[in-house]
Amino acid sequence: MSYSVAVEFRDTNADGQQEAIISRYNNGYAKNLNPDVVVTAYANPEGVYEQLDGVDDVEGNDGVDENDAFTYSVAAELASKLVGLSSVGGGRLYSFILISAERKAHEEKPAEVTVNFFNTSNTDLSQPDAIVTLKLNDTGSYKVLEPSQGNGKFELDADGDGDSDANDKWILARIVTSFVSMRNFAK
Ligand SMILES: [Ca+2]
Ligand SMILES: [Ca+2]
Ligand SMILES: [Ca+2]
Ligand SMILES: [Ca+2]
Repeated sequence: MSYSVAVEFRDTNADGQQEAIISRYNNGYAKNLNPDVVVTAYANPEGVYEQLDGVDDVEGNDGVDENDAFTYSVAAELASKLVGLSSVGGGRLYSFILISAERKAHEEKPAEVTVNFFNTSNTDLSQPDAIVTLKLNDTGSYKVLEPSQGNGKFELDADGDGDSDANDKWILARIVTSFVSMRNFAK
């Protein structure tokens, strides 16, 4: 069984500030499938995602508490570091990202997590424009795999500084770490 989280940035309340919209698909993403949970994270003037709508018990089976809000705040903040996703206007490359993993019983963390990127011009959500795969290593952290397709080089510029280097991989690893901390998926 797979599970997925989609993240996009949109001004949902027309106040000129973008919100982070985090949609969870407990049985994996599929076209035209409604998410199981949608959380909207509102940025304060300092850019901190502290106000949240739709928070569920995402980090455990202990009711909705401040830890759940924190999990979503962190997820929103990390996704906002993807400049091609969160910037407004011409700097925006991607309409949304989709983070997915296979869920196996008795596994603390998924061995592999993929992050799919969809260009703003892409209307075929079964065809991502970029795919980054991260693998769990022996120390329990996630590391970006060099792609097997194309020229075999990691080419994603997550932080928008014009190159693809360790900082970009680090942002993706943090996003994936935040994703796997969302424990209350399909039971
Ligand atoms: Ca807004
Ligand atoms: Ca909780
Ligand atoms: Ca970069
Ligand atoms: Ca750089």
